[in-house]
Amino acid sequence: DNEIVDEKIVMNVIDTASASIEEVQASLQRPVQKTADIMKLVNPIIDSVRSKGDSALLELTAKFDGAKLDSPILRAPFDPKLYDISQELKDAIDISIDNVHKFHKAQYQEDTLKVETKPGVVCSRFARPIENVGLYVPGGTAVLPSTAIMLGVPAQVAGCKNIVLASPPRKDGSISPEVAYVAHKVGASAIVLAGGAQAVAAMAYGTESIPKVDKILGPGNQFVTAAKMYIQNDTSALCSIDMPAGPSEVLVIADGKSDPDFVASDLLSQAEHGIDSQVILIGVDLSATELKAIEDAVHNQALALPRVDIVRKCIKHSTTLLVKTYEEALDLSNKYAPEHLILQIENAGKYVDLVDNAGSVFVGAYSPESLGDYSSGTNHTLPTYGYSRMYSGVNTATFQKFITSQDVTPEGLENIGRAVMSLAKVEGLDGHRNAVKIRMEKLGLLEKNF
Ligand code: HSO
Ligand code: ZN
Repeated sequence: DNEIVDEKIVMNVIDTASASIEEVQASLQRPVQKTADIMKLVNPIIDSVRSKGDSALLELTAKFDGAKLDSPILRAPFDPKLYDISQELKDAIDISIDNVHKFHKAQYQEDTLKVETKPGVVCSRFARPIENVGLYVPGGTAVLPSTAIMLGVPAQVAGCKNIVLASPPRKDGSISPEVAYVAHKVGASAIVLAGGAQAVAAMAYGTESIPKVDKILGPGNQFVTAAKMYIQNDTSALCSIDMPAGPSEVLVIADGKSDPDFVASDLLSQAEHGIDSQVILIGVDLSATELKAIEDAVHNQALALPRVDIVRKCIKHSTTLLVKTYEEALDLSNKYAPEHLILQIENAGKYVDLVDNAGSVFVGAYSPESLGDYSSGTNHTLPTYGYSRMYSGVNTATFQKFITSQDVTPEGLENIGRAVMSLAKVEGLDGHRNAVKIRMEKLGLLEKNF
């Protein structure tokens, strides 16, 4: 009957064999971000937190989160009453922390790099942690202790001295106990009870009670993103950010052998994040029956989800692209540069080599995105909006900076000094030339009139 057909939760289908290039391109287009409009709303928030500090922050928290607080900060050691959660949940969080710790510890780069570029010229590079970091853990439609894990664990592994975690409080002014438990586990020094642009501003500039940080990381809504972009460009904040962010995305490549239930579940786990989530399915050589099996599974599973209303809106603007070959599928995926790429295809591992752009890849039928979102050990803070072309997801190095050094002997000076003097001369920088000349002359290394 018509009503049920109308209601079917189904993605638009584009067959790349018959569609125009423009049509295919349009289906892979991200929604336009209205940055300028958002900035107009965000600027006064930043200004007021910057100039009025805690009092503005508390006012904004009352306005946006409905929470009346006496203080916007909780300092470590946190009262265990703040994270009074079941043992089962503690165990689950502990497993995730453990795996994320293992994978990020393995990424840790020490002072290992040393190269003698010429005899007597030793260049080295060593890492130091970024001292103060602010981790933004969104509130909104879902509580996200997993995000606290994904940001807090690498910060701890890198050795950051002050880990400040910000998250909007609940209406009663409390912090979600799961987030507080993670804060405790990763050794956070404070929890800022604020969200949105106001939390970003408070951490970037500092307030009477909130310490200023050197880098702000974490996902957030458009206001959070706009505030991060703003403070990153304000030299008076002297604060960097992890990466630009847009709505979360998944691109699933499936073939005739994929289990339609698995494929549907992956599409929906992304769709339930928000109505602006980007969900793309690329079907490789699917028959009409195989496509319908996936569509039916999407519809049926969606109806059983508590967040079906969000899913319905998201799926409405989502697309299935039909292609003939795996190579075509990977080529489209690389053009789109998804945050998450799921390869639910035969011999999935074989195709990883063809992946040029993606935040994180999920290989084979038994690697749903959910595992990476929570517990496998990879990070779930990943580049969206096509930025996986040039950005990496959050990793241990995100919390470090790399300092280089050179240690040169007289022999080394002799080996490169003349080249430096010639280059300094051509640049008209005699002072530079002199710094080498004086030394070489004292060492008796320079022939007259060089
Ligand atoms: N898929 C989200 C992360 C997340 N999923 C948190 C569940 N909780 C963005 O990568
Ligand atoms: Zn997720």
